[in-house]
Amino acid sequence: MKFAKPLIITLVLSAIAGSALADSVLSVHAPYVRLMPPGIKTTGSFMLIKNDGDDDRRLVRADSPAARIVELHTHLNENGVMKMRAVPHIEVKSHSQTELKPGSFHVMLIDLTAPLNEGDKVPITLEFDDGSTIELAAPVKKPHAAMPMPHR
Ligand SMILES: [Cu+2]
Repeated sequence: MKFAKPLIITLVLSAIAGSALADSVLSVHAPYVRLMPPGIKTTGSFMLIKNDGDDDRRLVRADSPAARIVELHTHLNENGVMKMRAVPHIEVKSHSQTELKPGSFHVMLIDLTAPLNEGDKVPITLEFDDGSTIELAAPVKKPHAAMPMPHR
């Protein structure tokens, strides 16, 4: 058939365009990494993840060259004590958003490879359950003045 080949190319191109669109329904807003006192080699990254797509998505992995170990965490209230726990994924429902914030979900940066300074941009890669990824440069920010500082 004479028209078979162009038709196949068109189908392949629209499939590629379709998958590119599928990736862009996820977006990250206002990411930051919490500045910790000197000598503390662990910190958290926080952000708002939006899902404008029709499918629920899960953040399944985070990675960063700034830390030797990167984990997805949440805070749980266990008998009145707030504890951090690693979680296998963080859900971002269809047409909804999930806020990673202090006291809740966060990306844990464990064993920083170098000290972080205020204003540094920390590269972070987020990977979702559909295989899509988002690259971030999260600025290092001082914790909110209202936030209690850790006791020494
Ligand atoms: Cu944590």
